[in-house]
Amino acid sequence: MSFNKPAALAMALAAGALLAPAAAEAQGRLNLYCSVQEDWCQLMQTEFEKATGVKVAMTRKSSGETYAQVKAEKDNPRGDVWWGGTGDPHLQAAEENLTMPYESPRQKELQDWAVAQWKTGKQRTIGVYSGALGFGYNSELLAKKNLPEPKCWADLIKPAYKGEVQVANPHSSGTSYTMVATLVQLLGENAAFDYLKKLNVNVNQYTKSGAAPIVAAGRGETLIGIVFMHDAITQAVRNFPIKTVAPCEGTGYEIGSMSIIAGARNLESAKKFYDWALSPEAQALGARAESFQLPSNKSTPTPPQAPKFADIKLINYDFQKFGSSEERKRLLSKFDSEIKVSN
Ligand code: S7P
Repeated sequence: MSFNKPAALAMALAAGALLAPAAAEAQGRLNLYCSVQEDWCQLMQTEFEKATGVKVAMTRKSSGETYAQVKAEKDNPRGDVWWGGTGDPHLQAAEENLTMPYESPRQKELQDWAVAQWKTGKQRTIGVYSGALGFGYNSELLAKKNLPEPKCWADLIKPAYKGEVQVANPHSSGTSYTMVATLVQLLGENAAFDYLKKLNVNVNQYTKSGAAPIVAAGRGETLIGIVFMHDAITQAVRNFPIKTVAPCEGTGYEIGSMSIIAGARNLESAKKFYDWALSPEAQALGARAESFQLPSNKSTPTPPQAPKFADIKLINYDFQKFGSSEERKRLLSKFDSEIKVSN
C-alpha cells in the first residue's frame, strides 16, 4: 500500500499533534524518593511543582528502605531523585553505582561538609542538611515513674530503664544505623556490641522509621526514644512533653544527602529538582515543616530551634568508612547475629 505525499504529510502532522503533548508531559515529570518526615516530603513536592510546573510522584520511605528499593530496581529504575535521609546509605548507593555523578551550579553556595560528602561519594551524592544524634524523653512520664533524667549513652543501659527505650531497626532506618556506627566509633567495636546487647534488654520496640520512637515518647507510649536531636525538638515544638538530650560522652551526626538515580527516566527534571533543592528558598522549607536540621546552603538561615552544634560533643564521624558498602553490610549482619531483635 502506498500514500500520496499530501495525505502522508497530513497523517504525519496529525500523529505528531497527538504525540507532542505526551512527550512534553513526560519531560515534566519526576519520581521522587524522599527519606525525611512526611510533612517535609509533601512540602518539597508541592513547592517544586509550583516553582517549575513539573509533576511530582513522591514516595516516602526510610533511608535504609529507600537504598534497598533503589538497589532492587537497579535494572529497571523507577525513581529519578532520592532526596534526604542519612548520608551513609547514599554513599553506599554511590559506591555501587546505583546513582550518577552530577555537579550542580549551586555547589559553590554550599557548606564544606556538604561538598565533602560529594567528594567522598564519587560526585554521586551531596549534603543537603546535617543533624546530630541523641535521644529524647517524656518528662511527665519520667516524673510519674520517679526515674532519674538520662544524660548519657551509659544511662540508657541501666536496669532502671528496662523496657523504657525505643529505637529503630538499623536495616530500615538511617537514624539507627547512625547509632550503631556512632557507638562503634565512640566505644570501639567490641564494647559497642556489648552495649547494644545491654540496650536490647531495655528496648521495648525496634521501629521501622527512625523518628517513630520520639513520636511514641511524646504520646507516652515509651519513656525514651533514640533519635536525631532535631526530631526530638520537633515533638517539643508541637507541645509534647519531650526533653532533648545530647549524650554526655559525645555523639555522631549525619549529613543528610541527595542523589540522582542512575538510569533516571526523567533526567532533566531530576537535575532541575537537584539544583532547586540546594537553593536557600527550597532549604528554608525544612523549618516550615518543623524539621530543624542545619541546612547546607550557606545562605539558608539556620532555624533558631536547631540544636547548637557548638554545644554538642561531636565525634569525628568517618563517613568514608561507615558509608562504605562493605562496612555497612558487615555491621548490619553482625547486629542481626549478635542482637536478637524480637520485633
Ligand atoms: O526526620 C528527619 C530525619 O531524621 O529523618 C531522616 C532519616 O534518615 C529518615 O528516617 P530513618 O531513620 O527512618 O531512615 C534523617 O536523615 C533526617 O534528619
